[in-house]
Amino acid sequence: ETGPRHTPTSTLANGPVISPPHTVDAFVKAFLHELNFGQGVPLSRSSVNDQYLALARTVRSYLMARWLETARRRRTDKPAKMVGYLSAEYLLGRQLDNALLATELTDIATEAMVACGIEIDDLRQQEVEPGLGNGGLGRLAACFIDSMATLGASSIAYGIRYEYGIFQQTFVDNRQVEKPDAWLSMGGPWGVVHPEMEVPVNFGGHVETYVGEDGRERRRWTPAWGVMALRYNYMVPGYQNGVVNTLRLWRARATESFDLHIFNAGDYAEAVRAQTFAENISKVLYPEDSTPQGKELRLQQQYFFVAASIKDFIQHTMPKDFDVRDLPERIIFQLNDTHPVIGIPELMRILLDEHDLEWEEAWAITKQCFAYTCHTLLPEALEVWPVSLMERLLPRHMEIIYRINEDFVAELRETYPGDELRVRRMSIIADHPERSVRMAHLATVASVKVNGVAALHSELLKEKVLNDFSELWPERFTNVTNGVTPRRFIKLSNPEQSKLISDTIGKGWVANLDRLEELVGYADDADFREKFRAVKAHNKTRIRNVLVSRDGIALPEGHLLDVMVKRLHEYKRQSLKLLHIVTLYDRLISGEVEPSTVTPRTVVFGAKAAPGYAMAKETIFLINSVAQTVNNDPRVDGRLFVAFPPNYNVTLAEKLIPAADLSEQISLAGKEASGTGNMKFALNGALTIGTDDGANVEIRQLVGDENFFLFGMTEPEVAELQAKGYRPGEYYERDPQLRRAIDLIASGHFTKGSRDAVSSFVGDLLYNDRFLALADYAAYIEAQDKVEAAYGDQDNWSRMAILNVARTGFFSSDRSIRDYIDRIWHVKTGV
Ligand code: 73E
Repeated sequence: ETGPRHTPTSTLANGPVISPPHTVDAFVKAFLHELNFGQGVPLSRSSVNDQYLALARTVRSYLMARWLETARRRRTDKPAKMVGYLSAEYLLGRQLDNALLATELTDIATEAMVACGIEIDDLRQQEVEPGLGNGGLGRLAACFIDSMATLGASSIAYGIRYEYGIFQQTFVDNRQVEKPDAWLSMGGPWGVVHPEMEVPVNFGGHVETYVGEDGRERRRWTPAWGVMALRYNYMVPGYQNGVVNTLRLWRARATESFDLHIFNAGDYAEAVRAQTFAENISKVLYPEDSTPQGKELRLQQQYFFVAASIKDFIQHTMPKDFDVRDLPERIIFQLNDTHPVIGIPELMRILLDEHDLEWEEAWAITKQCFAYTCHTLLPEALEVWPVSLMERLLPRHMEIIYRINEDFVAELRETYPGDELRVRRMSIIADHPERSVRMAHLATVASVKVNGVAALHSELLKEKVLNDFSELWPERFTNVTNGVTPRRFIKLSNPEQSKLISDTIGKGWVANLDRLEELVGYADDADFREKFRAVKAHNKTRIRNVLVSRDGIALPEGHLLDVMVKRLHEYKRQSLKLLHIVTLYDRLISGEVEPSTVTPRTVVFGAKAAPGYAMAKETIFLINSVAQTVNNDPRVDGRLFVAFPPNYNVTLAEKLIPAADLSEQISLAGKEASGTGNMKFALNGALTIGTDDGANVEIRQLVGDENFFLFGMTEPEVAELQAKGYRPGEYYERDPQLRRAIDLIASGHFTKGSRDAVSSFVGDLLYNDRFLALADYAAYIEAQDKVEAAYGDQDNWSRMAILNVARTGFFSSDRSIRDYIDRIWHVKTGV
């Protein structure tokens, strides 16, 4: 870090940074100081927002002391290799409680607020969560930075400070309507901006050859335009270990020169417009999950944050006399999917054009500095960028990619003489349907390691998506099963269960989740089971209260709580869940079952659809329509209720997941790379109904077959059925129960008599059904019937739920990060 140039002489200025004392008095003082001199209001006239901002800044000052100390230690210690986590998304969730927990200030802050006559819960509610991610991938990045700090791994995370995060979802006439997420509009107290540490990022222009001072020919990029990357630091505290790491998010700002010539030409309005153009780069998070659209602005965002981050690391994080040849000893950049892969040619460009290295040397360095995590199996999710766009936006990078590919293809032809088909399959450049750059191939060629995110996923990655590459470089491929942070998703979100666990096995489990195994024996303890049920009941009351005040939804009491929360996507099969609900409803209204004999069930959905994803939006409309009909039909007799609270986000997840009895993980086998919601539910004492997909496989292995409701085709069975030709209509014809459900939807029963409103949904199921919902329907219904029977024996259900908690400590993101360190990063840990 660059500091002041002069050397302060006072020991006061040079000494260690002292955190305000951990006392209620000191906290009150610091809080009032922030309120009076930060917000400029007296307590008596302060708004809830003033109070929240002052509280956040007070907590931040405690974090800041630890942050400065962590940075100081890392500067003075022997230089150690760092992790540079590169991710376009961080789905952080609210910051206040996590910061209080990490710094052990929860009680002090609560008492301090009481002393000021403030209800701290009101301030908690005031925080707008930073929704800088879409779903699992962004949330994973947030869990990982929490674990890196908790393990004391030397690391820095980089991303984009989107001005608008994931859209706010509302429903109008049962259809999704998106509203902008102006998360910063009430102030962003957690980010610290450093305007003087801006980094320029350039675009466009042309490349030319010139002869350098040494007489050698070189290439020179003359960009056409550029923007400034403004640095915002967010503090990432480890759990009660004194470490605070950095999350550095970049915001785009117009350069002075950007509009100067327009100003000089006298066109003021045009100059201001140009400024808007530059600042658009960090304006909004693209709301596509799994299937990103190939939009130019998205490529601009990717290059913007990656170029700023790499430059920041080399110029500002490394010492001044640093030699770029030592980079591999000092950094490993982890690529969170292909979104930051443009960093590979960017590092090559820096080494070649700015540090005058030869190609071979630059490549040898670059190849050691990156590792790549793939998060998908869907072919349509693999990012490709048209060569024409790359050439226009990043001409020098395109040139470098061509050269990387030339060398790679030459190597392939040597290894596989005559196998041109293979060479074409593996080439970084695709020729059809359009000449484009395959980012996953570029990532694989340039990375030390390539990992999938669950055991099954990593196997399928080797066998399918990147099969040719795993044959060529088998040792490059590895698995790191995802995880979730137990701080946010157990300790904070489920205080009652946490207390029960601590009372039973002691406190250490929060940073050592394997210790949950000590609970196994308690599954047979009737007293413990009763306490465990009381926790669940408490959490159900809590979510009931949350949904009433948040959405005016009144959940019935005493129901099995069945929850499906995740992005809306055909492969995740919310449509299959819907068919199940319609079947339960049909059984009730047709008189096939006597309502009093049915296990009462409430189904809660949470899901955002990408705004341009028509089928996903149709599914949302139909879920809402079914909910409306079912909840208002007296024949249901209180046995079935469907709730779809809008705008599912991290904050709602924290309240909903701990209340769930049943976790829906029903993707078509071979499509969900891992899932992480599945882990959160199991750790919070819900049982899973799920397919043999993603991390479900590992959950089932750990908790045992008898404590998991498995159904559906396996991945090889799916492949076989698809190979022989899948015809969904046959299942409709053969299964009367399924036929009744589909016919009821098609009749317009749920859509005020309108058949048109459901025709595309029904038509797709019957004639396309890309993700084989109808083929798994019968097995799913059968498994759900077993769930109902099992729920009837509450004592045994509790036993199963406790074993789920006790045996899933493996899914702590601390374990994931340890795996990354052991298998990929080889960085040191410890405070
Ligand atoms: O299975 C999840 C996985 O648990 C997977 O779908 C998700 O990543 C999670 C974390 O590993 C994911 N998101 C994306 N690809 N896979 C994605 C792709 C493009 C844009 C945004 C997100």
